[in-house]
Amino acid sequence: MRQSLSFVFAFVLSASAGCMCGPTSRPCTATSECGPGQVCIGGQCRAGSAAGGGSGGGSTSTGGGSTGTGGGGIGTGGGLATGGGFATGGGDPFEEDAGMIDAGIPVDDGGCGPIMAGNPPFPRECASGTTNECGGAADTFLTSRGVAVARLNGNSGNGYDDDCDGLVDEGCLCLQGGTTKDCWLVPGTQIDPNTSQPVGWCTANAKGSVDCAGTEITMWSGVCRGAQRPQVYDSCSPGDFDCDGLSGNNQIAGCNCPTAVDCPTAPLVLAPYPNPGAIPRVDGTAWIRDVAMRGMATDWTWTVLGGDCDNVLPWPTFALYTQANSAAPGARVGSRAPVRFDMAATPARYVAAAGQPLIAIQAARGNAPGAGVVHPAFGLSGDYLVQGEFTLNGTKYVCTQRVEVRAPGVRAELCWDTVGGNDIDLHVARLQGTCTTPQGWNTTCQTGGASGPVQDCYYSGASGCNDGSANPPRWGYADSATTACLGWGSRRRAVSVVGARQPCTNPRLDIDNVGCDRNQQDPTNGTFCGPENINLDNPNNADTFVIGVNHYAGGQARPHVNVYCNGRRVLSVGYNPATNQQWPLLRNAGQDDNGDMWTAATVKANVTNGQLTSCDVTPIPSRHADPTRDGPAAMPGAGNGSCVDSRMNQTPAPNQFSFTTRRFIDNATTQGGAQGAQPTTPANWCKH
Ligand SMILES: [Ca+2]
Ligand SMILES: [Ca+2]
Ligand SMILES: [Ca+2]
Ligand SMILES: [Ca+2]
Repeated sequence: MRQSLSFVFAFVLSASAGCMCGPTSRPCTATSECGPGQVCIGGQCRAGSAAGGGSGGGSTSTGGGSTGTGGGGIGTGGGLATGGGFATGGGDPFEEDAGMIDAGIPVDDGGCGPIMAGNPPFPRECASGTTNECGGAADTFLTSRGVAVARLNGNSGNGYDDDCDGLVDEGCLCLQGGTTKDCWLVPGTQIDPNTSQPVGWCTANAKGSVDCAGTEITMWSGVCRGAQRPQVYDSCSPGDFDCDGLSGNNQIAGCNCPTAVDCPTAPLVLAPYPNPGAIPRVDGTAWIRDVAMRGMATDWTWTVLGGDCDNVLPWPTFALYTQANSAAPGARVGSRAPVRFDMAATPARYVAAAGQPLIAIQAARGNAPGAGVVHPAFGLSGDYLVQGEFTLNGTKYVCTQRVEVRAPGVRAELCWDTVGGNDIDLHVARLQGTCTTPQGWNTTCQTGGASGPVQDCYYSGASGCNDGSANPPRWGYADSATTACLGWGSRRRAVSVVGARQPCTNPRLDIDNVGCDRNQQDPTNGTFCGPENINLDNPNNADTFVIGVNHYAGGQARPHVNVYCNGRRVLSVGYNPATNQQWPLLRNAGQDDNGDMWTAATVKANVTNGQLTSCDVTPIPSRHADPTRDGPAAMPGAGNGSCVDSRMNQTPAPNQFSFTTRRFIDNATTQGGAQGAQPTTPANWCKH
């Protein structure tokens, strides 16, 4: 029986996929359309034989190894060695496969059977399992497979999951805790040397971002957020789902297996805050190729994963609905579920598992009317995965739709573990403009008198960032359209609503979370425990900002801050259950002037032709770590990657982590620079 196929959602076949363009190739959809001794692989007729089929095998080997370098491998592997034509025609990229060993067996089938159907240019080969991809063994393996030095792990990793365990660059060092880099859930053996990226479906779908974790010794956390793994066996539908450079080459079912399901291959790109009456849909029934069969799928289950704060907050910030109108009674379905990716499941997929740090909303819809369609609603930009599983004709299928929620500009996001029991505040201050010394948080720097613009954007009406402020921020940026601020899940209010005075200003705070109901599951409810977000949609080139978190009132908190640049996560710093990062700790509340203050990072906007193209993020280290708030340091008296200044800690040096004012520099002796000036290096932001 044909093995069921698991597809995790997909993207267009990369133009960089292995060259299928031999002089004898021609387009096809089935082998019956090809000539003698040819099979249809990846939409092209190529020399070879059908999986397991002996017929025609020998004939296709004529001329096979005659011109192929490395032809020693040709002819091995028994019947699977047919289709030696791949090694002909000098320069054929597939010839390098000859003699390759997988599990001790030569991998030169040449045709469409196991082990590597179609002799793909980027066969999946994984290093032995390791907890340290920078330990040397992984690179030794990659080198033995011809991976160039430039794509080895070295000490800091290569961005790839070389041992195929679902973690990228685990054990590899990184410089600044909280910074992120691109990552892919594929091994270095499957990387196109020309692009340094994987091919096929994996180019977009296996891509995520991994964060540099830790405050003492910083290492890549391994968690490649937003990325999906390649499919174990390729789909027989268009798209190279196992990312080996060939489309439609399934080593179980061969190159011409029947296809019942076409998983999505392109990300669904959405904007935050959809119309509450028109939530976009994901139609899983459309994945079933035969229209007549679409109503026959059963046992539907939907699982949606989000971002870091969805793991920190009591309930995820997104929701699933059975219909486009999110306000309809009973439309919201699903519940919070810890999940893990189960490689052993058939098909491999995310499954519920108690105690896991990854949090999803899962809705088992079974055979309910419309169970194959779901309307996921997202209020915050970032990367999301919508996994749909179902049974069709006795076979279980899984497809995953990647959803990219994108909004322009810079967004800082704050969440914390004890939300609901305290008031923690997000601050974003600008480091350019008309402000002169003294510079600092809150209203330290306010130009034009007591009602003038403030350097800091935070909850206070004086800063203008709150929608109830009497005045806008007046930082010089134009307002955005109200659609950028209002819709499903938005926390700002329309100007027409009582108490709201400011439209969609830049910058803006969506809401000041001063308390909430930790049992409230509905993100649209006013008591929902959501993050605090500060957006700036239209920065100018080289505009730079500093992000801080203040403990205003209530019990202690472990905060997490993300920064998104055009919707992509470029900073992930602080408490993170998914990476077991426990710091920093905000311990003492003290309202605006005296609360523990975490200075998290600076962000610089790079703008070309009016478009934000990238952001430079720099986390703020401490010079002398407070073991209670910053976490431990490698050496007593040394600093680490986190900086929480506390006025409550007046112990004499070396246990002195105090500040006296909210000026950026108020301890010139320690920080350098002048009192009230703006720090010029990352370390100089920290007051201890
Ligand atoms: Ca790995
Ligand atoms: Ca690696
Ligand atoms: Ca493939
Ligand atoms: Ca707050």
